[in-house]
Parts: sequence; structure tokens; C-alpha cells
Amino acid sequence: MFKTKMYRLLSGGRALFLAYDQGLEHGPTDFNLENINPNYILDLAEKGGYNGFICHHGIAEKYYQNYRDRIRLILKLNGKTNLTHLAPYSAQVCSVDRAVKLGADAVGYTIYDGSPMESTMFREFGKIVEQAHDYGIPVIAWMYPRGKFIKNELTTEILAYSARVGMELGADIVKIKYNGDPEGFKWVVKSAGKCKVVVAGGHKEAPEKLLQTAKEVLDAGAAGMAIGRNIWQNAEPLKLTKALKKVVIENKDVKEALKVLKRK
Ligand code: FBP
Repeated sequence: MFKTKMYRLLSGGRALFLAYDQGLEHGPTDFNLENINPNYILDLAEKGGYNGFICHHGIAEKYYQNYRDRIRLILKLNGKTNLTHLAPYSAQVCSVDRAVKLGADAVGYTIYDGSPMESTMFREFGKIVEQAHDYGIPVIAWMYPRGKFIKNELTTEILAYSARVGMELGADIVKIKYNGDPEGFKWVVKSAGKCKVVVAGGHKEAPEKLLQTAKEVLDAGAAGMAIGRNIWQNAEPLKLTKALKKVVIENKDVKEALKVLKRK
């Protein structure tokens, strides 16, 4: 069962996941009148052929159920707002049992490694890994080094450390940020060992830059991207998805992908 779920999440070892947990993490400020509606994003996930749709349990319960047989769900089990400025800690808000009932194919959890609260997150994550693996479902760790002890969360060494921590704590996939260092990123991916690496999108940027990032991280050995704002804040999200899939899934170069964007 575990192998089947992992296999389904990664088409031929590659994956493009659509992230939609930002309403909780950042607030509606990320949205416009279209993409504030979860149905708009779920339609996009279906039409775009994403390997999985990421959300919290409220959206899974109220919106995802109508798409259950057509889209794979990655349920985020913890979350926090950006309203507090305490030591970074994202509390568990949903159980693995509940995720399975809601139809999850995988579960996700953010770890702020380096935070004064990291031991609490490690403890919660450990239990989640045990329960999810008992159910035969993969676990994705958002590895975001953060807090007063982290001077720069984007050095290659810190990213490699985070990837390694995720693997050693039992994650099957780690989701990390990219720092624009293609050579260094090979070391980051190596540090994750058998654990797959996917890269977050971040703030909206020019599509050409996004495709270039995708190419660099995949060439460094990453399995794909788990991306949100760059897609659903774009005026033509399906076209951009198609272009991104050229690089991520079909292993084409950026030039080839750009042709898709230029088509009328
Ligand atoms: P984006 O592609 O929109 O950056 O989404 C990726 C993601 O990891 C989300 O899953 C999450 O909500 C967000 O980034 C958290 O980013 P940060 O903590 O840096 O604000």
C-alpha cells in the first residue's frame, strides 16, 4: 500500500503538487476574488493534472469531497498564522485518522528546525510518521529553518541540514526552499538520501524565472515542486502549469517550456 501511494504521488519519480494552505499561513491577502474560492483551485488541480492538492482539513472537509475520486489529497496536519511573533511553532490541528477519513493519500507537517520549539514539533512529527506509516501513507515534511538562532535560512548548509533532519525524522518527501545555488543544491538533495526533495514556489515571480528554477532544482536531483502562489496568482494558471510540467514531468528544457507560454 505504501509503495502504491508513493508511486501514485510521483509520476515516474517526478511530482508537481498544488499548494493551497496559504489562507491560514498568510491570510486572504494572497488571494483575489477568483482564487479565494477553493473550488477554483480544485478545478485547477484537476484540469492541470497535478499529482496532489495540498490543504488544511477545513477545506478538505468542505470542498475536496466532491473531487475525491479525481484529485489526490495531501492533508496538512499543522498550521499557524503570521499574526503572532512568538518562537516559530506550528501546532498539529488535525489527526492522521481524520486525514485518512477525509481521503488523504499523504499527510504534511511543517517543521521549523532551529526554532526554540523544535523539540515539540519533532515529537508531534514522530507520532505522525508512526501513524501514517501504519496506514501505509507517505509523509511530507515542510522543512523551514526559522527562529532567532537561524541567521540565514537559505544557506546551502542550512538547507542541506534541514533536508537531512527531515529524512532522519522519517519523512518520505521533504519540501524545502531553493537558494539559487544549483551546484550546492546537489549536496542538499544528497543529504536527503532516499527521501525525495520537492521545492516550494515562494512569492510570485516572472514565469521565465520560475521555469529556470524548476530546471535547476530538477537537474540537481529534486523530484519536483510543491507550489502555490506562482500558479494561482497567475492570470493563465493552466498555461503556466503546462509549461512547468514540460520541465518537471517531461524533463524538457526551459526553451521548450517557454514555447507553451508563447502559444495563443
Ligand atoms: P508557495 O508556492 O505559495 O510559496 O507555497 C509554498 C508554501 O510552502 C505553502 O505550502 C505555505 O503556505 C507557504 O509556502 C509558507 O511559506 P512561508 O512560511 O515562507 O510564508
